[in-house]
Amino acid sequence: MSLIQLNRLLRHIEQLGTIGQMPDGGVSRLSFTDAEHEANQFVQMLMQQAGMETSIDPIGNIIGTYCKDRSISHEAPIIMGSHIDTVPNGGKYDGALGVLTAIEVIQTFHENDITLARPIQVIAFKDEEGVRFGVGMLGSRAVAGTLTAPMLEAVDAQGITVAQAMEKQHLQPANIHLAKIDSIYAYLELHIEQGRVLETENLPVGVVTGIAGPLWLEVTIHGLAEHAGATPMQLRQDALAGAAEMMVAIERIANGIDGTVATVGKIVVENAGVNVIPGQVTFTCDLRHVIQESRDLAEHEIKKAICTIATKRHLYSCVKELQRVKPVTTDAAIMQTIHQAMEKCGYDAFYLSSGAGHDAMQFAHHCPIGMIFVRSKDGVSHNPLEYSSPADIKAGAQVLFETILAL
Ligand code: HGY
Ligand code: MN
Ligand code: MN
Repeated sequence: MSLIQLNRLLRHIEQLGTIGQMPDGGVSRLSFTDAEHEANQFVQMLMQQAGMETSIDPIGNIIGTYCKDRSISHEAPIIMGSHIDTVPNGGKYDGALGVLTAIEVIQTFHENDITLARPIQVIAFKDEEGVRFGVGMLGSRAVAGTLTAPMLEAVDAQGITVAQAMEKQHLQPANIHLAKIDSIYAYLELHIEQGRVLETENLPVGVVTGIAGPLWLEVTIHGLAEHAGATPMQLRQDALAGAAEMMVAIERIANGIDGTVATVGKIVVENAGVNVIPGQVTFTCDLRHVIQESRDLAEHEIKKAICTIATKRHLYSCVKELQRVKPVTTDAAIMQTIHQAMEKCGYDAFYLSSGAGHDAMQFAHHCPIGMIFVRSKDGVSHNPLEYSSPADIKAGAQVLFETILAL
């Protein structure tokens, strides 16, 4: 019999999902916005109801600490984390499920007077998605100590820097270094799979073996804006036609290196006009692989293709790195603990890697990390149709509960 209050957890998911809700049911809670601030306040209240002391660190992470027995308060904590910021018009489970399930697990400890051998912290990390400023996992980087000063100077589409967005929310960029937690016993994250593997295997939960590393590039192509009617085809320096050829090359290269994924998710045409040959185009490229060498090969081929196409078309190309995160593997002992927790709860332990990036990556070189995946219906995510069933959510919560107890 599980002590987890599933209905309470489902209610919290629905409530959080209404903050930043869009007309078609999607959720938009970009970092350092009012919607995200409202979500932070809601989550902080839930942490307090669950018996945790809460704090907000210099970058704005919401931290709940559960430590009933003060005599162990000096022990290195176990951290359960994830994020509550979203992509534009995303789903209500990405990140949120991990934070809310972790709070439910603590509330279950609290209500059943279960004392633990060490403090447990639940952290809702700031800006995991990175869609606003082009660099993600800002909150987990600050706690893991991997945040660098240039990242605070990253700008959004309006030219606002991370530091300025922080100050607007009365946070302190100058004190970022104080957010680091030096000794962490283990880091655990429950997250939706966002892919189709568990659905294909018809399993509710999975043990994550490793996480693909995202490399984000921003490619700017300079051509020459000219009259669409008066300029012969062979005399054009069309930045958008060049970018289009590059995008097809990126897709071909990714298809040619097994296990590689590459995505052009954003494109901007400067001074666009129906009768103007595009003079300047900027597009992004999200390149991932679980193996560093394979991603390096794909990166090399993509940069070579961009250069070749630009030269052929008398264009000038500039490739800027937005973020580079190494692929990571999870801790073998924690995987084993999750495996045993799954079997104790009556679920098959299935192992799979993560194509999506997660806050857990920032802790991989700082402490042992583990991740539990919950099935995504049809593998859909970053989409209002994102969904995990109550039965699968219950499975994830039970496994997280048992894993923490075992750790
Ligand atoms: O991009 C990712 O993998 C994650 O959704 N931030
Ligand atoms: Mn996520
Ligand atoms: Mn996401």
